[in-house]
Amino acid sequence: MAESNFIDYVKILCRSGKGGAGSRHYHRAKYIPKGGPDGGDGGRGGHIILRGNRHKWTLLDLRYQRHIFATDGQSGGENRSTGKDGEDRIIEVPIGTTVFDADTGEYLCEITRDGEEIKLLRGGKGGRGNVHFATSTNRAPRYAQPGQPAIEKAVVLELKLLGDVGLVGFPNAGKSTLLSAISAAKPKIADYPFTTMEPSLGIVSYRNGQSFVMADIPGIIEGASEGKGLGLRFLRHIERNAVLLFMIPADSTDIKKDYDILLNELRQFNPELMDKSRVLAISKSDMLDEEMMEEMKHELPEGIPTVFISAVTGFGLTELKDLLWREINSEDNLAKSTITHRDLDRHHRVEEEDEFIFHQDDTEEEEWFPETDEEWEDEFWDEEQSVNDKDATWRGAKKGTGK
Ligand SMILES: Nc1nc2c(ncn2[C@@H]2O[C@H](COP(=O)(O)OP(=O)(O)OP(=O)(O)O)[C@@H](O)[C@H]2O)c(=O)[nH]1
Ligand SMILES: [Mg+2]
Repeated sequence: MAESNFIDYVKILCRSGKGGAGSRHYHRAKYIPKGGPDGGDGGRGGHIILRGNRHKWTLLDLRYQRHIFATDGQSGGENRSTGKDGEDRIIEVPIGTTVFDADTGEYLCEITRDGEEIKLLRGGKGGRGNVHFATSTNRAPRYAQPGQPAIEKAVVLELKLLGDVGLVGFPNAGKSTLLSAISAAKPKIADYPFTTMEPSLGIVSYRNGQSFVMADIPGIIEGASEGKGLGLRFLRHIERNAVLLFMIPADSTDIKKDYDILLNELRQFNPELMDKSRVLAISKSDMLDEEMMEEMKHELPEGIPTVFISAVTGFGLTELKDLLWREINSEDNLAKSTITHRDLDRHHRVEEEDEFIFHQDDTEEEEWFPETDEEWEDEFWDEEQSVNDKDATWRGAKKGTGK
């Protein structure tokens, strides 16, 4: 089996940029012997941001780029000049991408709209330059704040396609043929099982310029929950569809039994799938005459709206679309989220007060800074470190609170 380009699971390592160090510079000029401190602030490190992009259908890009690092903020400079901020990294992902903490497995967030941005890792804040620390008793402080460290986090991205209607059926039932008949999608169609190896979406136009999205997934067979055929992993792509369209071909010998098998496999995968609205289509009905169709109507499963269709002749397709539309828009379903295509939001700047999922917690305690150069040496500097060392670490900047 050739390796698929449809990637719906990827683990990546992200790192925000660390903040630049504040500068400890002193003003130097002719005839001004004691110029005083003029070290500027360090720039902030770059953020890691996820953004939904409706033109993306897979996480394939990320498979080849698993390390996503923003750049560090630059150190502050003389004459109060502020260091440059690090560059943010924006990860474009398909709509329906769910993010988990790779270490704990904890669910973090999901992208459901085009242009939606989720701020994952905040870049470290830049340290303040020595110009901020001059006091009446210490006019020439030798200290400046180091920048906050970077944050590193491994996350798992999982894609669950967002459609309104998900197709469920055995291989060869005619699922892809239906999608190609009622949408512009061009899935591969053939008279052998497992023609469809990866999910695809099609936009089905309805009356008055309205539309809904239908997801075609590989066929499932009895025992799929135990790994038979292509297994059930593709079912995750219909987990969030509002309506499930079951498809059983007209030449089935026992429609009720086939329906129960499909239902059972779904239940094995995720019992919550049982709560979704269901519609049944008897496909390839062009193989039936009036009489056979009437007869079959008595052998249908109960409690599920059923239509006879033929994707080849177009028979029953309008009736099917009407039925699906009604189900999608039923009060029950409107409460759940269905896909909406929105224009790309303007790329907005990150504001200082924006919430990030991961950030250095600097709000809990008042920041504390050493009063004297000796305290400063104790807190921040290792002996070998030089005065303007950019790599000074942020150790214990808060631990002296209350001194
Ligand atoms: N007579 C008739 N044949 C159909 C109809 N729809 C599909 N077929 C045929 O059934 C076969 C399977 O169709 P597909 O659309 O590939 O079936 P599928 O459900 O997508 O199959 P997998 O992708 O393998 O799961 C093809 O040979 C189609 O031409 C129909 O309405 N009438
Ligand atoms: Mg198919």
